[in-house]
Amino acid sequence: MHAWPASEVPALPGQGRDLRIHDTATGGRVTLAPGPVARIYVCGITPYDATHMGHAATYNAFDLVQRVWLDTKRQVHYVQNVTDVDDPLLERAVATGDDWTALAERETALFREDMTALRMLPPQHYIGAVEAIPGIVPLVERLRDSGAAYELEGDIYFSVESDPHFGGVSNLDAEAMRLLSAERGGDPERPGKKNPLDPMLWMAARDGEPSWDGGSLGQGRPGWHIECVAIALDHLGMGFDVQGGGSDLAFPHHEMGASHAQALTGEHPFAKAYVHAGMVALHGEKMSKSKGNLVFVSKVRRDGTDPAAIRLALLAHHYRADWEWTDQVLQDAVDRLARWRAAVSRPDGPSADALVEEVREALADDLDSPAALAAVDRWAERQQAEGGTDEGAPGLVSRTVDALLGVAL
Ligand code: 5CA
Ligand code: ZN
Repeated sequence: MHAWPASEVPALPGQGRDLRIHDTATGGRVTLAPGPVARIYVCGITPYDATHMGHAATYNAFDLVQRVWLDTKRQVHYVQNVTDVDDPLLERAVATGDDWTALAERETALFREDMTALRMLPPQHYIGAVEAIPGIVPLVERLRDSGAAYELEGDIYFSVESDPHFGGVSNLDAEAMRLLSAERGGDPERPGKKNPLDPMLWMAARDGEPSWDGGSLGQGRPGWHIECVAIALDHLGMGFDVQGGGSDLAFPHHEMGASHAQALTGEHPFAKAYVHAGMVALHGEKMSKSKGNLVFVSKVRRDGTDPAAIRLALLAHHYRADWEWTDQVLQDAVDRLARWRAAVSRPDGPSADALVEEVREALADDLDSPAALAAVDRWAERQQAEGGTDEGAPGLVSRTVDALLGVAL
């Protein structure tokens, strides 16, 4: 699949900083010091509805990770998937009478437009589940042949007991895992499984549903977790730097994915850090396609809001916080954008050398974007109150905000 166009990232003077970030697996901060090419996998959308502010907030967090790395003069190898075949997509297509492929294509196209408008850096590899199937089948065969997977009435399940590190990503107790498994696409109640938590790797063809030739697995379609594993191993390999997504992916998705990969390769870990963004809510409940309490990026853009203001609204919250989208959040961002634009439109101003370092330090400190915004606010206030004589300052502020925060002033 093609991704979307990249916006340019200006180079900044001085030295970028290594990212210290919260890792779900260890429950603490890790300092990431990737090689010259940093490797990141971020779980993509299931394209059955438009991009909402929750999605945008999560992709914003991982866009910041890349901007911090780029500032250290590293290259970034970024991979993202599109879950373009899965139960919720097929169910929505049945409910609306849409062709499921047309629905997926339409919503993926809209996602690309939203990501472009928000200046999110594109992945180098943007891979759909359907196009990954030829790579998924041999992995499932290998897991089955090595005893890490088993058949149940034609479906193939992964045995969580085959990975000694199982549980090490989310660190949840058995009861919590069981509840979340039932809630998030698993089937802990299905009789005949070795462990109720075992997730499906390959689902035998069901009547009225699309299916593909799975070689010795028979006709069917892939499970959810193995999709991301196949794509990540193919394009990044084991031990990549960051596996990213919203906090609702820590279990089961990232837990199971890590175990699939570890059982396949005998190596550990799948990713060096598992990074999870908080959940954005609307009217007190997590924004979710299944509940329908959504604010769409495309709708807010159509209503005439500058995408840079949407981006500032996301950046005003720490990525790990759960927060609520409100009209006020957006209005505050619109106001801030206007203040910043007025401040950088003057021919000179107070020196911005310290500001570059403050924004760098804020982001390197577990992506503290609210602190980064506060630093820019302080410069804009000084500009407003006293002005200054540094002719390079407004340009440097614009480039800093563009390079590190993805906001075009
Ligand atoms: N296709 C899978 C991942 S392989 C999936 O979870 N798709 S999704 O469309 O449901 O979500 C895409 C990303 O947005 C995920 O990282 C998910 O954790 C995140 N996300 C979904 N809802 C919210 C929300 N309300 N707030 C923050 N992030 C969210
Ligand atoms: Zn995923």
